[in-house]
Amino acid sequence: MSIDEVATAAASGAAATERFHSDKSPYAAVRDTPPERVNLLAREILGAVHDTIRRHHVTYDEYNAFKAWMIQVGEDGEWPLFLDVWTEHVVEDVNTSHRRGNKGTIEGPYYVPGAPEQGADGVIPMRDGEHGTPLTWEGAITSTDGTPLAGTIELWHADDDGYYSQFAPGIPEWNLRGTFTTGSDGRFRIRTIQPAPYQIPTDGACGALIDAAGWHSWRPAHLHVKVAAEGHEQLTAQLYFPGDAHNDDDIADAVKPELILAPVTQPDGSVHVDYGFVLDPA
Ligand code: MBD
Ligand code: FE
Repeated sequence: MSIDEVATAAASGAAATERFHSDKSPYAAVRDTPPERVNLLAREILGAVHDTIRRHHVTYDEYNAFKAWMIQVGEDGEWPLFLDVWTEHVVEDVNTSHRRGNKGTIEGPYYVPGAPEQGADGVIPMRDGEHGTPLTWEGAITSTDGTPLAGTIELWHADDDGYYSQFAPGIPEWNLRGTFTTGSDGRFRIRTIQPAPYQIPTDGACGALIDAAGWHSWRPAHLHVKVAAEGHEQLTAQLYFPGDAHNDDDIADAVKPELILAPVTQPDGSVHVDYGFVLDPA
């Protein structure tokens, strides 16, 4: 393996930062935010920082270490990782609590739009001999009143080593990323492999925080989805596997009981899951 084929925090962080910049125009959606709102949020966030400093008598050495660490998060491109791991779950919670349909969870830093179309019954793009337990997943997209919906499921997940295509070197561009489009019966059947648990890069600024605080760096194995259908709220979710050691202590706090699959192992060793999506009318 040459040096540029090694997965590093800085390389995956740079890719995630670049992806975020290229797909979203984060400021556009809030361009008309009144100063009162910005003032309120900025003052409260800074106030929480000030309170912590006073309550725990933060020293100048600690302040300077914090400053150096913040600079390092940026240099490693790890702001998307940092924010999605330690903040996004609360944003997701307050913005989806009205839903009567499927529970969702955070998007995370590794979504890429435009994954290849595989139809309603298809195999996700994968390498010849892709490692991992084969997984067949069947279900349907429906509305909260039970009506089947023609829609799309974008699915992306890590491979059997815990790496995502486009964020780790040496993996084909769209590996384990696919778009599945259902007909008017809403039904889909997807074939893929079971992903491995995911470890936050340990060699970057986020890894340094985890290390210094005595935390662990793991997320349970998960499948990411975005589910969309005309006239309905888009659902962003992740599905998990029962018995994973980190379902109860996900570093990103993104596991919900409704998102844990009930896989059934088949005689040939492959795994079958039934799981459908109920979307809220927009
Ligand atoms: C992931 O794969 C992920 O899903 C999240 C939320 C954060 C880091 C890596
Ligand atoms: Fe993930």
